Amino acid sequence: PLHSPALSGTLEDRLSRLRTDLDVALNEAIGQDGGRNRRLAEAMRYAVTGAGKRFRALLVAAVADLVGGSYAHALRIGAAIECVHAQSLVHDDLPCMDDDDMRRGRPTLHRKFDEATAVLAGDALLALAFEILADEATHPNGALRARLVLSLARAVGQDGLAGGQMMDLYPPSRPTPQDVFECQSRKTAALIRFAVEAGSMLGTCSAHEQENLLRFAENLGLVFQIRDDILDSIGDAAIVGKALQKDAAGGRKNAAMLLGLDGAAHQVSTLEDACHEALDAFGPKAMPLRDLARFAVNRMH
Ligand code: GRG
Repeated sequence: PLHSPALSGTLEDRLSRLRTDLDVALNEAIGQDGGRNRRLAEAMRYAVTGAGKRFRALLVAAVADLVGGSYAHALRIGAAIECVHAQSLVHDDLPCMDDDDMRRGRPTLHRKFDEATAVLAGDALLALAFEILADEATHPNGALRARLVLSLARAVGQDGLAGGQMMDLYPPSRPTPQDVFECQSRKTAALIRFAVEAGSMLGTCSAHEQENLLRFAENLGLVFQIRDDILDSIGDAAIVGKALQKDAAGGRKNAAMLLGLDGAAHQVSTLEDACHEALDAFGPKAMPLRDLARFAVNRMH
C-alpha cells in the first residue's frame, strides 16, 4: 500500500503524474528568462523538460514513499537529478565525445543550437542541480541538504559520472569484464545509487534497511546500463552498425560486445535477482521498487 496519492496507480500512471510535476518544477527552476539569457534558458529547457523516461526521479519518489518521506521533497531531488542526467547526455552527445545527432527522438542540443550553447547549457544545468538541492524548499533540515549536496558531488565527480565517462572514452587496450563493470558502476550506477540514497534520507530507515536499499541500487544501476548496451546492440541495424564501428575503432567495448548478447542477458537476469533479493525484507511495500527493477530489465528504449 502506498501512502502518497501522487504515487498510486500503475507504473504508467505514476510516471505520467511525475513527468507533469517534474516539468513544472524544472520550468520554474530555469525561470522565465527575466533578467537572464533567453538562449541559454531555452537550451536548458530543451535539454531537460518534456522528454526522457524520468527513471531516476521516479526512483527517488518510490524510495521516499517506502520510508515515509514526502513526495514534494522527493520531486525536487528528482528535478536536481534530471538536471545532472540531462547535462551528462548533452555533453556525451558533443562531437568531442560520442558525436551524436539525435537524442530522445529529436536533434541533439548542439545540433539544434550550437556547440558552445550545448557546453554552457550543460554547465548551467549542473549548477542548477546543486542550487535546487541547497535550497530550503528541498528540505527544511540544512544538515540533510548538505549531505545531499556532498553525495551528489561524489556521484558526478572522479568516482562518478565524469570518472566513468573517462574510463569509457579511454579504456585499457584489452578491457576485462571487471573494467567494464567499474566503468558502468561510475558512469550509470552512481547517479542511480544517489537517487536511492537521497530518497532514503527523506524518511525513517534503519542502517540495515539503508544497506539493503544501496545493494538494490547498485544492482539496479548495473542492470540499467547493461540493458542500455543490449538495446544499443540490437537496435536499428544501420544506426547501431555505425555506432559499433565507431566504438570498436576507439577500442571501446560495452557489456554486450564483451559478453555477447546471451552473456549480457544472463548478467541482467542475475543482477535482477539480486535487486529483488535486496528488497525481500521490506515485504509488499517494496512492490513499486520491484516494478522499477522489472522496468529497467524489460525496457525497449
Ligand atoms: C559531470 C554530470 C557530469 C557528466 C560529465 C558526459 C559525462 C561526464 C558522462 C556521460 C555518462 C553517460 C552518457 C552515461 C549514460 C547513462 C545512460 C544509461 C543514459 C541513458 O539514460 P536513460 O535511458 O535516458 O534514462 P532518458 O532519455 O530516458 O532520460
